[in-house]
Amino acid sequence: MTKPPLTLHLAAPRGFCAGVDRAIKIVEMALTKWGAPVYVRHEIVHNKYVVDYLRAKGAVFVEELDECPDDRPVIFSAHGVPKSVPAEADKRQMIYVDATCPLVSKVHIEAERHHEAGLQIIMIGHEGHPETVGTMGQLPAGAVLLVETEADVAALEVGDETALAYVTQTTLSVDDTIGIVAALKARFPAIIGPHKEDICYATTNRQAAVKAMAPDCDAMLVVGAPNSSNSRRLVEVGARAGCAYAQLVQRAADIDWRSLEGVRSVGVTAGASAPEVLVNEVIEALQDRYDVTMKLVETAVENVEFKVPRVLRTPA
Ligand code: 0JX
Ligand code: SF4
Repeated sequence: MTKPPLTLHLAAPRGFCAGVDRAIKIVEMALTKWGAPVYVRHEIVHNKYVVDYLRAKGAVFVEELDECPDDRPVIFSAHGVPKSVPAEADKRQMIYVDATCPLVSKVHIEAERHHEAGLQIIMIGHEGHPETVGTMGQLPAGAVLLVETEADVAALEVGDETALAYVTQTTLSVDDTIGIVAALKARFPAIIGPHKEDICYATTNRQAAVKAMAPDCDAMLVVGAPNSSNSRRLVEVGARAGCAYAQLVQRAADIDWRSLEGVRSVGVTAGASAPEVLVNEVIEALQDRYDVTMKLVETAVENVEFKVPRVLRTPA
């Protein structure tokens, strides 16, 4: 039987960012340096395949520090942690390595500086997301107000309107954030903040690639996990940019083939925490069913790399 034709638009950049690459390397190098088990507080990045791979090598994933013994090393995930976490690890004299992405740490420092300057901080982020919890946790409880939407901005109650600053989560929707920042500036003209927002290069680039290909795609598959903020944003961006059907898939087995019936073009991308091996699995599943013509949609070239912490660059 002949396969139906399909144009597969493959986004670039897609998949692992420099912060994810570094975080995974940190766990691998910690296992080499100290042997198993090495504890990891929270999923190192939001991806089951990555977590299972590291677990098989001897990493033990926990949600809180009190689940770790004092005498084994612990790694903090790429999303960042509240100040109370390293403080507790210090108190217990634990060995720990912070795998917080340097671009998240930059936001932590920004928030601290504003606080030291006497400003009240407004964070644009998703409530309960570990990065938001970590960034808000750089400062005393109550020092950071969280907004998720323009409606939240309208409802904000602040102390001194002339002493405000904002920071953002790194993995937000670029377009939604433009609206929220504009609402903040309209309501509080004196508010200060970053040049635009704190969304990182990887989030921005992956969303731009999806936007570029969405109008040409009957459907889109985003490889990523349901708890991955940046991956979920890619699904939203694809749908809003004109793709009639956008689905988040953890791997090929999740593809809803019935929803793809009759499509002539499919876009494929991956969140910053999704490994390329899973992208290839999805491509192969499409090739099994369709006569695929691949088109690369490259909107940026990335060459960012972050060093692992010094403690892992020295022998045991
Ligand atoms: O849920 P997020 O997108 O923040 O995290 P994920 O999917 O693990 O991506 C990599 C870590 C990103 C931190 O900014
Ligand atoms: Fe860092 Fe951005 Fe990757 Fe998050 S998505 S780990 S901020 S590079």
